[in-house]
Amino acid sequence: MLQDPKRYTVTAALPYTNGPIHIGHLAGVYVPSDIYSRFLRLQGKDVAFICGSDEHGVAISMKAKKEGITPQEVIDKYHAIIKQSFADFGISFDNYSRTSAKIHHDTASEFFKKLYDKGDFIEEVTEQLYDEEAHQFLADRFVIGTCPKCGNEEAYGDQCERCGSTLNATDLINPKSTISGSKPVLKETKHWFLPLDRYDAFLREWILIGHEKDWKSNVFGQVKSWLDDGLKPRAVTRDLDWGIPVPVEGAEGKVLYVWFDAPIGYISSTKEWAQREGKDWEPYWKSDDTKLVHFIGKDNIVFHCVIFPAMLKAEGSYILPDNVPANEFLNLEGNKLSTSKNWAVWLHEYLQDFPGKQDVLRYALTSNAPETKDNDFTWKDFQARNNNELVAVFGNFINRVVVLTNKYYQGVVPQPNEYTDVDEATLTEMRAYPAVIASSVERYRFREALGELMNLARLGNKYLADEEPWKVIKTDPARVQTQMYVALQIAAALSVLSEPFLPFTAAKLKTMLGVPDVTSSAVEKASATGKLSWNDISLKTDLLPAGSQIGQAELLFAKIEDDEIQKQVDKLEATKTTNAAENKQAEPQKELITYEDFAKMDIRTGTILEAEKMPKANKLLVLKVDTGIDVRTIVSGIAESFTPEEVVGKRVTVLVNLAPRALRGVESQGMILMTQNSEGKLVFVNPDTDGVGNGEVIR
Ligand code: B3M
Ligand code: ZN
Repeated sequence: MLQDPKRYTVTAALPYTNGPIHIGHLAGVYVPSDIYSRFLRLQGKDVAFICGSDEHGVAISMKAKKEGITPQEVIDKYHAIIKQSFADFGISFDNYSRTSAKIHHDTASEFFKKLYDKGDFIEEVTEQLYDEEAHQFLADRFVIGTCPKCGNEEAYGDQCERCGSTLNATDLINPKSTISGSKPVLKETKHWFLPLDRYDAFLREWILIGHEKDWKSNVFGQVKSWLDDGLKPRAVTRDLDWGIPVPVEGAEGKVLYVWFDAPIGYISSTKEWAQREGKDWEPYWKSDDTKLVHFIGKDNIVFHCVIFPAMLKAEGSYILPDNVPANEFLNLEGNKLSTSKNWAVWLHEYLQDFPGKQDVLRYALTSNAPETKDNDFTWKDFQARNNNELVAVFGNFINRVVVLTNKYYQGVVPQPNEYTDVDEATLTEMRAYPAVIASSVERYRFREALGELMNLARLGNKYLADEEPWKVIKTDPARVQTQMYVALQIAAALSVLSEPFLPFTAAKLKTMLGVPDVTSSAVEKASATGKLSWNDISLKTDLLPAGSQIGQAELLFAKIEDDEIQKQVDKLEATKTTNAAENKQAEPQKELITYEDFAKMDIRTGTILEAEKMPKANKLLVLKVDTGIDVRTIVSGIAESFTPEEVVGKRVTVLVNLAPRALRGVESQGMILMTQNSEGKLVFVNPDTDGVGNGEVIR
């Protein structure tokens, strides 16, 4: 781990512009990286907090196809939404760029060309998956199949989101084109491969030996298992029409693989920032006294810990990440968050529904962050965190201090008299918090750090509850001057130490207390001019000097009522039904059959007359069905979806000439045709149109 870095380059994963930002992205990447960057700035560090939109890749092309617009229109739409929502949420990037920008195309092309000219790539013609109906090679999200590592049947051609493995499309079992649904064929095509196997020794030395102690176990473990599986050459180009053209002869129609170009997006975004700020970008990516930290989600670990470092090593002039504190996944109300299934709380919608409550969501997501294991976001927990912690602890303490200071002293900080042991102990404990919180933040334990911040607010509440100035004021006003002075120092400490976590609250509180706002560039000058820096909280004895004027009390947090939460829960449920239908991928068509094949089937209309559960078989119902030909017994696997009572009288569609089968000793003579609705619930194929009786042949 780099000791005492001269500067920090903090990157946050570049979000794909195929949809808006949701709370999973925030909890996994953007809130932790913002806390970390804000904290560093408050230490007076030189920080480049870098991000931007990831605008290439198959995900964009698929979205364009789905919305019937061009990829450029897709990225322009979502880049704007994402960039604005980050700014409105207080994610304090120093630069937010986009990989469609010229500076990135140039940077990524130069990077590729340098490796190409050094002969670092293997140029090879291999067989790749090809969709003969769509006339297109299938890579990445254009193909899904079964992950050879974990059996996930919806693994993509380049990665499995369940186990985090990165794959080659030809690794997939039973691959299927997501364009036409057809089974791909193999077709030859030329690509350039990064021979990852050549970097095995370097990666083992750098990570397995160098970072065993300071990298999170979920990250270290995934990388170790990937290295132990054995590294293979990986294609860094694709046969796609959307992306950065491969900048060498003989590469017409080919682009850089999105995961080759995207991490270079951190570098181009840093360049863009440095140009604008009149700085030199190179130290932030090439000086050994720079600490580089990548904030990502767990599905990006291998790209950031193996592939990108191998690229940087090959290029030769770059530093490597000092840490990659990847978070696990956040689920929503017990289900996996999903852009494509629209099962999400979208940031831009949250900002509309809860104006001024950015910090409530920052607080809920941080105090519940999936730092070591997947975690679940529920609206009930969101409400509880706000009402029971932010309102009842933090807000309540501040409100009492400010109201009483205005009531007793017209808002002027009183002169303290002699301290009691309790006063001394309370102030000593307060002065320990900058180091306590810093220690957690420096180890990327943001949940823990936030918990410590709340303990400082609890210290203030306890002090007031124990000291009861509102009672003592009647008998010993001199004592109350000291009590309120101590409480005001704790409030001032909270206004500074809360800034990384709750920036909007910190700003409001500083204004209310008259504590001047401290930003990174001003932090040295701040100490000199009486402003408050992070370390002042431990060092200064008068954070809020006696005689200072504070403002009027205003509520930092308001209670969130049940009806506001119910509205969100209902909105999600509605999303579940309507959008599931919209997003449902139709089962791909089966192999062609002849008319003769079809004509062999005898499909009739019918009605269920009787129904009963099959003893000791919780999936089966035994039905008596009037087929119009006869009344016959049919055993049907619908008991988990329907009770016997529900199905009696149902009009049904029956395959009557299916060979009889004995099921649990009951002979079943035919099959009831079923399908499923958008929620995946079984439903009958119902021929219930006017005048259609039983026994009618369905052709
Ligand atoms: N666009 C995020 C994802 O996999 C991906 C990150 C790139 S960071 C260089 O959803
Ligand atoms: Zn897998």
